[in-house]
Amino acid sequence: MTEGVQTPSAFTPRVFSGIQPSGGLTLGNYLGAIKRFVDMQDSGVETIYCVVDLHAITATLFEPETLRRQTRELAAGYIASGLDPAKSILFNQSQVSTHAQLAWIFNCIARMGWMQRMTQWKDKAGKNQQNASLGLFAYPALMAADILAYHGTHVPVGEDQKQHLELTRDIAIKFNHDYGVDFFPITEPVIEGAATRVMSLRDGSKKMSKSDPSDASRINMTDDADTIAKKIRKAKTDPEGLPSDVKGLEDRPEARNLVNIYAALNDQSVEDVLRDVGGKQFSEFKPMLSDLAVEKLSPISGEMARLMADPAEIDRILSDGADRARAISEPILKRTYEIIGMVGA
Ligand code: AQP
Repeated sequence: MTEGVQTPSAFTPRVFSGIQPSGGLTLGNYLGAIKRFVDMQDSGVETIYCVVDLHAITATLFEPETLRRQTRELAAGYIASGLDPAKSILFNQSQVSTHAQLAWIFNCIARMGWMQRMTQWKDKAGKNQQNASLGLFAYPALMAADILAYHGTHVPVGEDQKQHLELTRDIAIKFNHDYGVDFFPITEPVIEGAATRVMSLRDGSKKMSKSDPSDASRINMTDDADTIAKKIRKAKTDPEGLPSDVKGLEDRPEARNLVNIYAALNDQSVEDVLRDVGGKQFSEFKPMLSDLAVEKLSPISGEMARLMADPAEIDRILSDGADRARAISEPILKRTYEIIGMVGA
């Protein structure tokens, strides 16, 4: 077992996580989520990874063909990064109706006030909340259903999802309390490593995000070597050189971001990286970072392109994963219906 899944629990440990096919994958998704999903699949614990296509339509309605392509591309990104569909269950959310069914129950458990406090809701709805979709508001209840439909006990995510996981815990606690059961586990977020919050290359105070209007703000998993090098060369930095210890990165968000990215890509601690590069100027460090990023990402983007040439094979993998996902989540939904008193459950 990895460190992240050692918390004692009455429930059998099971890892669940997902990513929205709301655009191309970024380096943030890779380092904050996918790379860690892959690490956890050899932890001896069942791992379930989802392409959360129902979530993807909460903020934007895509052209149907675009959503289909993004869904397959994300599945290809998972596999190309090392996720093995024989070891992990890999599927897209909309094929398994238990997610939406359990989300409805959780819409009735969660309180409006809880949802209104979600920073992602406030950020994504912006000033015009009246015009945001009801789905965007209810997003965290669907996310809770994604996890709890499998009695997921551990959820590897980036820092930005911490609040949603606290809400998942609140929903489980309230359900268990209201019905006097110990049915849903109290999920543990697993937020570990040097890159739990990869920041924009243009603004060290903003998260790197697939939906940022500026392409220069992020490294896409499909960027070629020249594009990666150009984006890193242009990444915002400060005039100082690199420090030799972590304390020297305080109040230097852009410098810290580039060092964190280097550490995560190279499976090193930030301390070790600074021991090697402390004293260097960015003009020297940036080419080192570009070379490392290209070395690590090029094989993944090449493999993604190869997989995308055979969409039928991706669909077959997702369909097989959906069958396995249903086999776990349908009995949990049935029992949920029984607990709340639905006739015929
Ligand atoms: N910048 C990031 N650093 C570390 N982890 C990140 N994640 C996303 N961005 C970063 C992690 O990736 C997983 C999937 O995220 P998601 O696609 O479901 O939604 P998101 O967090 O809203 O990601 P994006 O890229 O910002 O998408 P859009 O632009 O559509 O909102 C999560 O584990 C997340 O923590």
